[in-house]
Amino acid sequence: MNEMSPPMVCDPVILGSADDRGAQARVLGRIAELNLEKNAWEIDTFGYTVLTPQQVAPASFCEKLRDHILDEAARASGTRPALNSGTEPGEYLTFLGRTQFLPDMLFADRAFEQAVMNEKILALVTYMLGESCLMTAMNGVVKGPGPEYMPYHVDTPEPSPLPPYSTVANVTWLLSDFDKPNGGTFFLPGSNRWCRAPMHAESVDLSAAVTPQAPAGSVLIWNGNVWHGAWPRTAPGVRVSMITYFARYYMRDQRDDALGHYSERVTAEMLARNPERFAVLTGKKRGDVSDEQHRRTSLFA
Ligand SMILES: O=C(O)CCC(=O)C(=O)O
Repeated sequence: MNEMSPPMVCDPVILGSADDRGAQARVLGRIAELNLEKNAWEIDTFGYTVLTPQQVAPASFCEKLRDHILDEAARASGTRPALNSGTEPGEYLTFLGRTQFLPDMLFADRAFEQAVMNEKILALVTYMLGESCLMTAMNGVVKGPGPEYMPYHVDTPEPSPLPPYSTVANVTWLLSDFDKPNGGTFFLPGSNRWCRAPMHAESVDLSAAVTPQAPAGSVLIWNGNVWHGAWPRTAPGVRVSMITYFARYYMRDQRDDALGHYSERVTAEMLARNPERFAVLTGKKRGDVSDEQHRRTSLFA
């Protein structure tokens, strides 16, 4: 850059250091306090990271989430999918393979509110999307055996070129073991820096795909710009996960209008039993107008 030229407006360093009423210091301080520097570095470098079960929650908490998701699956289809045997949910063919999606998990049990408020996950999501970000979807996912796979795609819902910083993040709770035979998620490490979605031929070339091998209870977190997809499940039984999406404050939640958006459905009891941040995440509490400029110009506000 020559001395006279102004800095690039989209340079994250410039944006990150905008006047943000202390947001950057709070967000980075929280990452350090919770020993998440390596995870934040992996998100920046590879586009994704895996939190270990020990970092996230006791095994009993994840079993509770999983059981509620299987209960919802049974309610929706009439059959409770068996974890390690059987071929359910065969008739549900979606973009993710033989998969049942359960979109209303936030309202199924208080444990799902606690999952949203998990301190380590929230610290990393805030690092990517700022303190004003929203939770835009929470889907239970039950994936059975079948030949279908999910090609590479990005989650950022914008045309390319994508912004060089995250505008959406995916937090997937692995409620059964994830690996290739189990139909796990794969990534193209570093593709988050390309700021574009794959072209069709690129989306089906899986030769460089990396598949995290992660036990139940882990949480996969990725930046919406990273290229990723999912293997077909070849093992019997089902893969159970919970996908939560988060987005910058100016985006809307992904739920079907017919189901109603979180801000309309979150109850007074849910708000009363959670920290104030829960109201911000569910779109119930909007920031002050006087903070608008700070939110607009800082990566972390
Ligand atoms: O569940 C998976 O393995 C992948 C999900 C995915 O690609 C997505 O939510 O965008």
